[in-house]
Amino acid sequence: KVKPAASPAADKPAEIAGNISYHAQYSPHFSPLAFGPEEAFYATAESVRDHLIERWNDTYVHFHKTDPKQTYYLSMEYLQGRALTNAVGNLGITGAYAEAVKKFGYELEALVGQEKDAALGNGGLGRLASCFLDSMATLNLPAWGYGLRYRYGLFKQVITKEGQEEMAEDWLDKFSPWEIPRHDVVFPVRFFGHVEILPDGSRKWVGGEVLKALAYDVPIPGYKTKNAISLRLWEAKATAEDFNLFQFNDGQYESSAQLHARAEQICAVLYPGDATEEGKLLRLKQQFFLCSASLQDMIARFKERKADRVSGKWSEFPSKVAVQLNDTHPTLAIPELMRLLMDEEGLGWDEAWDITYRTVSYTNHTVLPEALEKWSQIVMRKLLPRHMEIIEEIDKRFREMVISKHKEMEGKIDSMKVLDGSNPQKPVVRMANLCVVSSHSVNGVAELHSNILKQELFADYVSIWPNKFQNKTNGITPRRWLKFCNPELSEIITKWLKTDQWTSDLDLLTGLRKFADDEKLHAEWAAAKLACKKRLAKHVLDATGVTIDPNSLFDIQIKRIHEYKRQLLNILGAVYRYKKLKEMSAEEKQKVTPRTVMIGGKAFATYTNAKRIVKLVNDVGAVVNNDPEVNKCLKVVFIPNYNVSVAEVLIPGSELSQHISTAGMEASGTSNMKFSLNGCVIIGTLDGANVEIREEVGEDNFFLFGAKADQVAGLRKDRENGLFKPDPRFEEAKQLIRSGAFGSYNYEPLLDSLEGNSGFGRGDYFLVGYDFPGYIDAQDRVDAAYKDKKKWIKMSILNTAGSGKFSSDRTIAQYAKEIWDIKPSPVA
Ligand code: DL6
Repeated sequence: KVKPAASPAADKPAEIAGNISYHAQYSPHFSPLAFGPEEAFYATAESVRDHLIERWNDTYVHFHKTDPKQTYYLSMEYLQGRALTNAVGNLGITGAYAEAVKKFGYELEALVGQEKDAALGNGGLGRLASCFLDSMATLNLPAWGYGLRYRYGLFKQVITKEGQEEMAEDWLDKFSPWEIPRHDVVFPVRFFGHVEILPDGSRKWVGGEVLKALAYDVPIPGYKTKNAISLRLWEAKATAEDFNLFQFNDGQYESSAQLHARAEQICAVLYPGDATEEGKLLRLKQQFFLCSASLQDMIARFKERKADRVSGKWSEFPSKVAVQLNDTHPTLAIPELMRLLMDEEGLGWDEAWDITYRTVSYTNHTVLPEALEKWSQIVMRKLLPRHMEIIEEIDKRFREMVISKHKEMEGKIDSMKVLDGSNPQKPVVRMANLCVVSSHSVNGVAELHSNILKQELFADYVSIWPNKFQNKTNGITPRRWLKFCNPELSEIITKWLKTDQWTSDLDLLTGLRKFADDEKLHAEWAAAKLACKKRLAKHVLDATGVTIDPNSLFDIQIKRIHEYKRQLLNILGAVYRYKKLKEMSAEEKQKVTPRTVMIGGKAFATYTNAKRIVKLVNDVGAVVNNDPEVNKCLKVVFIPNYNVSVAEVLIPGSELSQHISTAGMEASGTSNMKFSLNGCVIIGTLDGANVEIREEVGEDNFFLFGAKADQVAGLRKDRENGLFKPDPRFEEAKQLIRSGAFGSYNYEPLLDSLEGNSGFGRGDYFLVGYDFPGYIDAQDRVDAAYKDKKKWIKMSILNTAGSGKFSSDRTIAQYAKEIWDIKPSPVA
């Protein structure tokens, strides 16, 4: 009803500068006397937000009027990183804002650095969700993200003499200029309580404690479109009624606000430690909180969009709503949707089940047994008694269906059923099984991974539902991961392709192939890489104090630290290289390809071996980098506090990147795609999306080594039977660490995990020893190839040229067509 004021004209820097001044003055968060870089960043961000809000409002109204089918992406994690560069870039107003802030004496890039990363995720899974949002908006899809507004995101990693230490990451220390608190969007979420049977036989969940979910919306702008969608993050709140004024006035401060304290715990941190029962309960509460608030919101919107839906029309629900579960973390959406439809809306089981099944689809992101969620039935029954009843009924009906319709599968029921009571002391709900049984679509995230799901993890279900299983190879947004983070290379690509359309049609990059031998392009390409390497060298110096040589080969491995990702293989390789250098004469060293090995990543706080790996990398670096005999030929740097904005500096400057997981264990990987897109050559195993990257860029442009996925089980057996003979080079590297060459820390438990014959974590479960010789040989091939500059640059160009498939626009278009059945709906 209120005529909206217009945001500043996007092409008039003077008007924009006026709007920034306006925000500095009238959206006050700071003293009016100060306008330093921080104040300037917030005022600029608020000004950009005006543009976002305009589009975001228009998009909401447009979807409301046109009532298309809409996808809701449910994810416990989003790794958004910084937003300013992306927002002005997607809105096409970078130049105007750069000019406007100059009027205050600032460079836009300097202000960008003031922003804190929104790190509401751990790694690949969360960053994938953020890339997906960018593509959904860009493709004009009616789609939204739902998540939690964690007070503290992924911890800040500090490296001390002891190794990694974790500190709370205070991304909301001041405030986030990108979020809009929605005091009009609030839903009740219940925990505990009991189930009552009403006179008509229906069931109702009552009692317990009820918190409020308050929405915060983060507008997500599409690239070159008027559409801006929403990432809705929920925060838990208690109300004034839950505050006991009498107790407070009586001095009982803690007990007067108990529910407020419990509400705060829900969104306090991403991934609370779950070693204790309290930790497990809190994590389950988080998951349910996300699911319940989001589903209530979807149902409210479904009703709001057409007046006659208030009283039903439930059969229309799956043709208006698609819910995508990002891994098993939001599985409780299944029993919660069933409960809402049956207990709140009065539907019968069959109708509610049909709607739920047609609405929900599930993406699996891991085959690691320890990462497949299982929740205690005892905890679930206590926290969510009605949901436990519903899960029991789903399980019972599934078993009955198998017996009546798939008799041949009866012998497999024990591993397929949802409830596992094989340990009567600890009966569990298997969340992945619940997802498979209750979703109309299940997908893996790379060809190899999806095949493993079909042939191994979910093989038994395939004979029941042959068409349920799909592949959707992951992707990354080319805007953040090339156009904005690597302007040098982007300009060259646009110049040679004579169009910048590749930013939204990444397959156009194949057009670079015909210039792969062009010397002019080579010169420009090499200059762009060198500029990025210099920027990266500055970051390393600032973050670690170590000087690295931009003329050395920049070799990078950045990802969460995990034994299956095998940072240990990398550092053992570096130790071996160091040993060989120490044995070389000065003349021999002249011929060596100088190399800077960079490793970055966070280890989960309670994952001891991962933390030992971080310590080892730092200890090796301290010795190698200070050894004048070798440090012209080799440096080893641990990059502290790896996050999205650090990746944006590292990836453009990379020349070789390591994706060296034990085959079959990395579902996809997505940093491999970012590196390759930025003209970096991969050394890697045939694992996850590496397989497809190698196909696309050509096998000559990928350094392959290692066991294949279908050999891994046999190789583990061989070890158990004492048939594995370690390569002497592997023994030499371990021996050098044992000798104390890198300090007196006790690395015995870490090295032990590479030895012996059996057991998880012992007996070299991840086959580091088996793959070590192949890895060293592949590294020798890298050294030789790097010496031939022409050959290397050609490989680099062909990596970029072959990256078109890995755009998240392609991935999301496939989800939209093949799973969600939603169509683009652009704002006019
Ligand atoms: O699909 C996104 C991302 C994949 O690229 C990684 O390969 C995979 O490890 C990750 N999965 C998870 C789930 N939990 N675990 N482990 O983070 O998903």
